[in-house]
Amino acid sequence: VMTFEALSIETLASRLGGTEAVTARIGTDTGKWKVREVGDGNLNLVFIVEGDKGSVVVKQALPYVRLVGDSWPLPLKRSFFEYHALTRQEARAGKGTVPAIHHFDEVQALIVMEYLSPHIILRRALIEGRTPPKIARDLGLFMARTLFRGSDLHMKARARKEDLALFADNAELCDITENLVFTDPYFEAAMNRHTTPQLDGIVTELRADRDLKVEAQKLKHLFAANAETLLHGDLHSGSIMVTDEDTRIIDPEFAFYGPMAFDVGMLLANFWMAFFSQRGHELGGSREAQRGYLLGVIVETWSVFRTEFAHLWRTERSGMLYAKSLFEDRGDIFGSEQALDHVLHGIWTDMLGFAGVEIHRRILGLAHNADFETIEDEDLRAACETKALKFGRHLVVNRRHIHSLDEINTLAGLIEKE
Ligand code: SR1
Ligand code: MG
Repeated sequence: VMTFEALSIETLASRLGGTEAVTARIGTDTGKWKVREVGDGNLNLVFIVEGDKGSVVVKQALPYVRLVGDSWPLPLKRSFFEYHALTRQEARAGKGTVPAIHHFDEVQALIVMEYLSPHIILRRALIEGRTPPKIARDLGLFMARTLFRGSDLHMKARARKEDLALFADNAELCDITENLVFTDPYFEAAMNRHTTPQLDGIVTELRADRDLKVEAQKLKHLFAANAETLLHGDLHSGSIMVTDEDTRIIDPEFAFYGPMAFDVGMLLANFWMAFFSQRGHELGGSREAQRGYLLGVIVETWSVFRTEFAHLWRTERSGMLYAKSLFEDRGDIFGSEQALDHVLHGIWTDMLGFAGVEIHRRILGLAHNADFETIEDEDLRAACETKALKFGRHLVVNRRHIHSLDEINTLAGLIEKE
């Protein structure tokens, strides 16, 4: 097939039966292939293909937004950006942090990759009350390594500029984030939805909140104009697969050059949302321990990120920024440490703001998350969402005056118990 054609359960074996990268892993006898479509995200098709020798995942982009339908076209080239982001993330964060890639077909916008088993999506694990023990460390390291090593702190300036130009063409996916995260939640945008009338009051309040809207636009400005490093771009708990021993980061189709704090903030926001949603999942018993676990994960993720970032700053600062010739080479260790503190403080402040808007858009915008959506009791769901919305507003507006995660987690705990 020379032009793009969407795969289906029925056609997949005949379409990929001649692709060596696939048959080498799962066997040539296509009659034995079992194909399932398991895509539960907002955009793409995802198939698990099992053969007599093994299994692979086949992910294919569609020329439109799956969640909405063909009234919202979206370019196939997002698959190209996902493929190139995965190769860079693996090089920067190490093998085994992302799924292994077996094959990429640009025309068909499809990536054949490792089938991760028995991994499950982190969001599901957290809703079920599981406590995967390694995520904070793995995710802190992943973010520090990808964000530092993709920036002018580490890369040669020409190489980074060329990469920046390559990913600049991922503009349509950035446009989704620019609208859905930073703008739509704060006015009556057509695609917005919140799921219960019990939220009407707080929604009206937030949309009339001038300080909140100005700060959200400042964050959007930063997102759009601060091309600092190659981001994952959509690092929520649905983009992470886990077992107790292993953590994999998947789905970087939103990758582009933006501010480091965006990935960190989106990730922590998803942990805070998991925290505020636990009350809605207590039918099987108290989730107090799960809440403690989640706040601990937030603290540890940031601490690992910070420590690893500082380590890379001291050992791998080979880019054009804060050159060692200005500091360490002249014996001025304090100079480079002072600059490190400034950079980390900037990431800290911005990360809190990005976390706040991410919480808001998952409750007020188009794309919701299962943490809240799966709470059947509407009053309970609205109560959880209201607390998260208030907490998100606090993060966005007061981010410059928040000093520690212990402080902010204490506040989260107080609001949660209200
Ligand atoms: C129309 S796409 C909605 C959301 O799904 C993706 O996972 C991104 O988070 C995007 O904002
Ligand atoms: Mg996704």
